[in-house]
Amino acid sequence: MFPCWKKLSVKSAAAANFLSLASQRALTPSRKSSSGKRFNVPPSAEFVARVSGIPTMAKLPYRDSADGLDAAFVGVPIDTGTSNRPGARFGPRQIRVESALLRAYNSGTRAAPYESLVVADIGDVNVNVYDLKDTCRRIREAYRKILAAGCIPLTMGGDHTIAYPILQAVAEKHGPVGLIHVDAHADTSDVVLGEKIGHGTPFRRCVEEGLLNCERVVQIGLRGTGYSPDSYEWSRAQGFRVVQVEECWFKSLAPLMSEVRAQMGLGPVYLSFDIDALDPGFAPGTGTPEIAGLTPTQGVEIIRGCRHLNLVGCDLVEVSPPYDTTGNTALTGANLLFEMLCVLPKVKYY
Ligand SMILES: [Mn+2]
Repeated sequence: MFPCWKKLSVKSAAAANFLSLASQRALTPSRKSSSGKRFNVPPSAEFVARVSGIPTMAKLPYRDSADGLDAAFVGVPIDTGTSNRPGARFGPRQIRVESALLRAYNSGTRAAPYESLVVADIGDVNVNVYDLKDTCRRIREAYRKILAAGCIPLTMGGDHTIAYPILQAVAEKHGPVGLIHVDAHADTSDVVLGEKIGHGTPFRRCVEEGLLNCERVVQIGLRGTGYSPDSYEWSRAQGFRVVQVEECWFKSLAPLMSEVRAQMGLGPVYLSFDIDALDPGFAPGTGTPEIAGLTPTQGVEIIRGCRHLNLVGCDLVEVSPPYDTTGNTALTGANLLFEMLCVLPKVKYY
């Protein structure tokens, strides 16, 4: 019941007055379950100062591979696919910094992810910032390895291009998946400035390659000006459910999510959350903001509504730190990623 960090005590933490990597590792507690499995537990700020240490997601230990992990936070630091404001390449780094505020339990839902899953931060995909197509190849290969280890990736973007190679790897393992896509934009353009690969095209490519089970796709929060009167015609023609933001205004999204759970059924589901789904008043640090978006509460309702689904991967993309120097967009992203961790299969709830 009591995690090891309780036993570490203030005294032993204070004794480590210089947090070298080794001592930081020593202060990153683990908990042994009755089955003998060792869980990683973020150090409590009651004993280890939040501002100390080398930033990893939620102050979890860093591992250099997904072997032995049930879930892993992984960064994909690119913005080469961005059409407007750049900066998302710095997203993973700032999400990690702001995530120092995250604690181990979900007070709202009583989820205890670190008592259920072995979780770590496995660093970033080694992207090629000069070549987006080569970056896609690198992402696909990295995710093949993560998935082959039986680990569920929780991705920190990076611009939305990354969903395409990630879903290539996911579908290779699981077959065509259901998709819960939360975004201001459909990201289903065909060609932009002559290019097939970019952050406006990933889900068109996914459909073309048969990576999605189109009757089990929902897009939530879509809005903004379009190139034609019906910007979402193509999505609907594929069989996607499109929930424009107007259907979300002024209400709880819990009823919607109960319909989404019925739509998704028991099959594998991928959750892709573009931070620009939220209103730019709450999340200004992003590349293509659109007014009148979702509230953070609605974002949390969507993610909590994914509990009991067979989630095989999640991402939180498009955090662009240069456009929000307060860090609050990244902090919001970090919290949404924690909420995603809490709804993965097999997470224990008190
Ligand atoms: Mn997007």
